[in-house]
Amino acid sequence: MSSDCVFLRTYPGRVCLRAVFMVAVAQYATKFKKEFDFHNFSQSPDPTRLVSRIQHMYGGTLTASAMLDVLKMMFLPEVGARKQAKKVMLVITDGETYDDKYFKTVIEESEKKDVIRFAVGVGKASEGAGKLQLEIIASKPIENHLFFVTDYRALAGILHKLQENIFIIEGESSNGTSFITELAEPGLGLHISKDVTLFGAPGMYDWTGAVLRQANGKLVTSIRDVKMKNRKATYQEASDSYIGYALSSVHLRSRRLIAAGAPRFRHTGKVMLMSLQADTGTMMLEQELLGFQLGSSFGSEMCSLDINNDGYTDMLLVSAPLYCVRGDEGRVYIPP
Ligand SMILES: [Ca+2]
Repeated sequence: MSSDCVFLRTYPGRVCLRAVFMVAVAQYATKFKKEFDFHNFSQSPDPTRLVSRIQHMYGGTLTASAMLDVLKMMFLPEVGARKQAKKVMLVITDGETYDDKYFKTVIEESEKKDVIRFAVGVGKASEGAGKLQLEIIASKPIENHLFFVTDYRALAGILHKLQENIFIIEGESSNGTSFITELAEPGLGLHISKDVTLFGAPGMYDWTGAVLRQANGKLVTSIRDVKMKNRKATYQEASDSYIGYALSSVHLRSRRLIAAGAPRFRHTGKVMLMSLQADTGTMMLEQELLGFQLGSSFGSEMCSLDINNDGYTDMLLVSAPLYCVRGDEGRVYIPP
């Protein structure tokens, strides 16, 4: 909620972050006005367009009443709210409210509905009674949920921190600071053959990445469980590798290997070659092909070639699209 339309017209799309988020906006002064709800947003997920029609509302400040109205009217399935979604209320105000007697009810109601409250005080709301009121509004710990700015233009300065603090709420880990599957992007890498379908999920485990196997309609195996025979790098060293950004396979006479590109491994990239036990789904790391140049993104794409058409792979091409000597020429490797 905000009484300043410039902010609304400029930033909801950035606060929104990704399509998995849904946004609704209400404005208030002494009166409350729903500008658009989650249903409107899902029909037209463009916050910039949705807020373009909002007219600045003038008058007094009744923050607690407006928050109650939001809880009663906007976090409802009837207006598009999803039952299982994390709920966040962002209160932006530039004044001291006159209905602080309702704060106790507001806090109780929002706790009951599991609504996490962020508060932003603008200008004089950062001082005196206004500041104390915002400390009541913000969820605990307030240092993560309360912000102050000198004027509406300064809101841009806190946007990144606000975005970050809202975003980590979605983290599956207990401390809310890391991501497991939320940003996995499964399917960015994809390998389909007669007997197995593999999904590369480079965003899993805080962008370490993973390879997922589909079996009986379920995703059952990830790279985190891979058996590391001849292991060259620990799992921790694979942090931010983007494993699964690309997938391919190598058919040898004795067996088949899965090739998983990890283009950000140690900032140079690598390809992991893994055997796959069909019965258990276990992957065994057999070999790694390492990139050479920093930032070259070795492993961004691969192509398995059967030149003489005998059904067995003769060479695996590995791309390093950002490899450069003089410019941005890129390079394709043919590993031995
Ligand atoms: Ca061949």
